[in-house]
Amino acid sequence: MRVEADDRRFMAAAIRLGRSHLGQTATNPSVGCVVVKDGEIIGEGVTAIGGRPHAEPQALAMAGARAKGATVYVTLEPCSHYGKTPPCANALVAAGVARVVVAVTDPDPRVSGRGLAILADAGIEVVTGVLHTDAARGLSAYLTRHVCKRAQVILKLAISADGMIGKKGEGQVAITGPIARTQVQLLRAETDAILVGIGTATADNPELTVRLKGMEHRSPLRIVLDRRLELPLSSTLASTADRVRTACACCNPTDFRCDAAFSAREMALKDQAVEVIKVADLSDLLARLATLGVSSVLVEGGATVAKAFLEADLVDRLHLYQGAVEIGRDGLASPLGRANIPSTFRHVRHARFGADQFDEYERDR
Ligand code: AOF
Ligand code: ZN
Repeated sequence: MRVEADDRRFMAAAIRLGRSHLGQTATNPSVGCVVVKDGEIIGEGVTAIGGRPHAEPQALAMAGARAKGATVYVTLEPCSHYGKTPPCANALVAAGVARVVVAVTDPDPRVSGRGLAILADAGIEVVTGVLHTDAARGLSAYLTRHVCKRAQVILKLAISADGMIGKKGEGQVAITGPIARTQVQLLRAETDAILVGIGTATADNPELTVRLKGMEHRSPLRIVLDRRLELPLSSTLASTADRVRTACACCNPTDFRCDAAFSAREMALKDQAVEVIKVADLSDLLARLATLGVSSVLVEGGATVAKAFLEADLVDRLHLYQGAVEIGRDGLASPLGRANIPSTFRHVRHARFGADQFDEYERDR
């Protein structure tokens, strides 16, 4: 019993460490690792910014010679391949650790059980599945990219007390307070891409960047769902594309095969450093993004785009903010509210930020 409780406690520490570099290790997952001896953490590591070195060699380096006979907690199965770094499983064997506790096995075909086998073959006790659900949440974008071969979708909706997400003619209105808005900024920093529809891009002229002090460099790829390539060259998104990576995603481009005006707009956007991604549909877009190394996409608006992702059953995580303001008659109705979440979603978190309520849901797959 004691061992189980300690295993959970130290794995929780490894999960917290792993979360600290979320969004900064692409395309590698952000893995956390702690080395424990006599009930004390003697080494810790998290996948470095940029993806390397991996977590384990850093934790082992911190523990030094004391790693011999220690227990190692790692959120993802230690790697077994010679990629850009040597295998972590071999490093654990060389350090003489006695026991390795893993939360999630690695779906990367180069690893996928081989890391665990290297450890077991060397006589190391291996335990898997400890705090699996919690660890998988932190690794969920990486797991979706490998298992479903597409980028993960997080849909964020901020809904007024009367079920609206904006106002006709005005587009975005302030629905939530400063704490909720800061949390969304953090979420942007942890995600590989932010996506909005052309309607939102033209009505709100958004910046879609991370504006938290010291985290501005973490602005993800900005994507506009723009079937006809109508993003104005003068928009904030297009005119800052040389500084923050920006793309127009065009579903079903064959419709425009012989359209000279379309081709001219495509050239003009590309001239301004806006990338153009031509795909068949949303599912194809997410698969294409995965091949470009994008593991997660935050869908931020508007209602049409949210509805399209929901109807295609492509939403993996749902972040719902419910504010106290009322928008009234000219409101743009939300496609979803706390009262009608599809039964395929599981509620995983609730919080209150002043007058705002926050709920997070996961799609059961
Ligand atoms: C670990 N510890 O901290 C991480 C792992 O391109 P490479 O050589 O860095 O390999 C990338 C793969 O390494 C990635 O797909 C996943 O299988 C694993 N990530 N493994 O042992 C870590 N980040
Ligand atoms: Zn590794």
